Amino acid sequence: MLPTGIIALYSRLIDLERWLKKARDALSDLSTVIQKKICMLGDFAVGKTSLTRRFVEGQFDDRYLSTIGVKISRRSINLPDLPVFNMLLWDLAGSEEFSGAQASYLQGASGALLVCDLTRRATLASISTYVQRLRKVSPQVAIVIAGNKEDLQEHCEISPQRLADLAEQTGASWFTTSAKTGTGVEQAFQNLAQQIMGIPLT
Ligand code: G3D
Ligand code: MG
Repeated sequence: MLPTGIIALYSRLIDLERWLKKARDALSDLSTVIQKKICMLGDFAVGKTSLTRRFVEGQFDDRYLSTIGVKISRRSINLPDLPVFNMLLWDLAGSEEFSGAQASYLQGASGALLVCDLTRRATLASISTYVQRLRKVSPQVAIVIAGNKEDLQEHCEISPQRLADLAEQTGASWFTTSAKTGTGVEQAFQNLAQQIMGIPLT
């Protein structure tokens, strides 16, 4: 028969070992998952929600109706030599959309996808306003400009040169995208992730 003192000590040691295992697991989760907030910004109907859906679900739904409020969608991507990278995409909709550049929406963003509609010239002009508000709240935020609806070539009102000029002034990358066909969508978000993590762009 072991003395009760030793049995009690032994059971305390087992508890301690369990607690240490939990702490180790929690720490390893922290070191293997990185989560970053990304804001979708741009005028009404440029395709923010469609791009988010395309990237998160890999599909485009012509029947999709605008959501109300903020929707946060998550997509994990692989980056070279890095743990799991989760992009949390914040997408505003409906009447809220017009106040989308408010500080509370932009707060804590590591990156932003600024979307214009290639078939509507005015949507490019708005991007500069979004950039200013964004940089005021998060000066170091990574930015990608997406000229969306590139599948509607025949109605295009914005040249690639104009996108390139704006991107250069802004210190951003730019892509032409189509939420409908998927063109450029992975590349645009991948570039944003790389900028956020300071991985050289190829
Ligand atoms: P928003 O979230 O910026 O307001 P949505 O924009 O994603 O709701 O898209 C607005 C409209 O543009 C939708 O059409 C959507 O189907 C369409 N759209 C979005 N991206 C593309 C694209 O790349 N190509 C084409 N051809 N259309 C696109 P509806 O008719 O549902 O309003
Ligand atoms: Mg929307």
